[in-house]
Amino acid sequence: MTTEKILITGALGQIGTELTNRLVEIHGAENVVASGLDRWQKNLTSAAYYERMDVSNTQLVRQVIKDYEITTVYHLASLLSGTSEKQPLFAWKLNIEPLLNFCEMAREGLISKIFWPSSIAVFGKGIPKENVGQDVVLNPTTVYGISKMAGEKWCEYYFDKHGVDVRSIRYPGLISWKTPAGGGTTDYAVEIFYEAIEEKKYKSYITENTAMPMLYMDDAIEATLQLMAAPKEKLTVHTSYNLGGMTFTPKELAAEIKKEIPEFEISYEADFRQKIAESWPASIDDSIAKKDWDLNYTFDISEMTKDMLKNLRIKLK
Ligand code: AKB
Repeated sequence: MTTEKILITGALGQIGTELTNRLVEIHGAENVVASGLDRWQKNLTSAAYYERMDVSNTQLVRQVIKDYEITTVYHLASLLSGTSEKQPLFAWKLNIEPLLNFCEMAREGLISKIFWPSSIAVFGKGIPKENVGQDVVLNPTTVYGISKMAGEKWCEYYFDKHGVDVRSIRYPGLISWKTPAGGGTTDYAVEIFYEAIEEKKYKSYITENTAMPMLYMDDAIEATLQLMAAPKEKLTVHTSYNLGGMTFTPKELAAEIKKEIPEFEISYEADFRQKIAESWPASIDDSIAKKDWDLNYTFDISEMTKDMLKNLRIKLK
């Protein structure tokens, strides 16, 4: 039997809905508390409990941790790159302060383990584009990237100074069909599938040859669970682990979709997110995660495309 009691923040978001349901499968609904800013949508999460709360309300969050005797927190609530550029100060506050609150609770012994997502947005300008390693100098140029870089350093600080068990992954763009993404730069790779099915065409705000690292949600969830299950002493990275997944451009993705929907057409009109994309790596070296906790992937671009179209066709009927 599990001894873990889990709280998930951002549980109704793109990662949150799928991670919550996997955690319920593993630990049982009674041991999982979902939380978010919105009203509970029971059809989205199978957790037994839901707390409607603002994760920035530190006292309320602390009370929830105590009431449910939470041991492990998956703190997913965050503002993504596109939205963060529009609300920089709010993005900084939301992306950093609740993380510090959880780290403080772990330092005090109220909780024992934290998962916190970082992003490929930490890399930024002047860093080689291909196969970017774990330990390159970080130079983010976006508010989101700056907040993720600072968050990573806080995670490492709490581990070094106080032994806090906080684990993190630098997610690439995440592609999924269950819950739409919102406010990211890599979201074109999700939107394109909806429009391919419904309109047979898509106007991409990222130019045709801009490559970015991407990961199918199934692989992202399994990687997250693998990292959280790994023995603490095997982990050598206490900022955030690189995760590469696959790399493709809008043009390459459109070609994959065309194999399944021959009449599909893509056009391009770059917006402010193009500049963000250009400051990010095209591909990532994740050999340290592979070595430390046996990271592996199931989906490549072609398997992912087939699975997205199959599931979205059913969902959009
Ligand atoms: C975004 O585009 O903002 C996110 C990310 C790469 O962290 N998907």
